Amino acid sequence: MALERTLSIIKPDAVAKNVIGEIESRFEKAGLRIVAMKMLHLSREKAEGFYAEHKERPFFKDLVDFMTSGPVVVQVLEGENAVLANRDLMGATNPQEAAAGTIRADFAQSIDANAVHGSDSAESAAREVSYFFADDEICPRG
Ligand code: RTP
Ligand code: MG
Repeated sequence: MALERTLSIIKPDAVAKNVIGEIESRFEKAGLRIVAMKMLHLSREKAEGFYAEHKERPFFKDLVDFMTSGPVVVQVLEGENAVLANRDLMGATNPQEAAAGTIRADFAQSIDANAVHGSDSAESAAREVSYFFADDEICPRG
């Protein structure tokens, strides 16, 4: 299996909880490498564009409200099967259903404030990585 990349976001609830380091540490311990990262406060426009696939969903406004409520940390993770490996570390979307020991089970409060985002496929990952990072902002293992 070739190296893969995925986009991860530490959402405003986890940033407010001061667990950025603990979450990054889980990625690293699982063998994923952080090859790009930035902290930023999303504008509504940027958040709406990112979640455009959910535009017609009833939770869209709440999702955008939440994602713009405070700063986030956005990173590109690189590793074997990175998309799936990150989804496994995150746990289910609803923290109530997330397996013990996953990021969402340990740090998330609700389906809205669910601590992290991770790309759901290689195709989404390619789109989401380029939504936040220029090629020269990504520093793969040399
Ligand atoms: P994410 O995109 O954040 O990694 O999460 P996901 O794939 O597990 O969930 P997705 O279906 O893509 O939904 C994106 C985010 O929208 C919020 N959501 N709320 N109230 C609801 O029924 C509901 N469903 C989804 C969640 O915050 C989810 O992470
Ligand atoms: Mg998703």
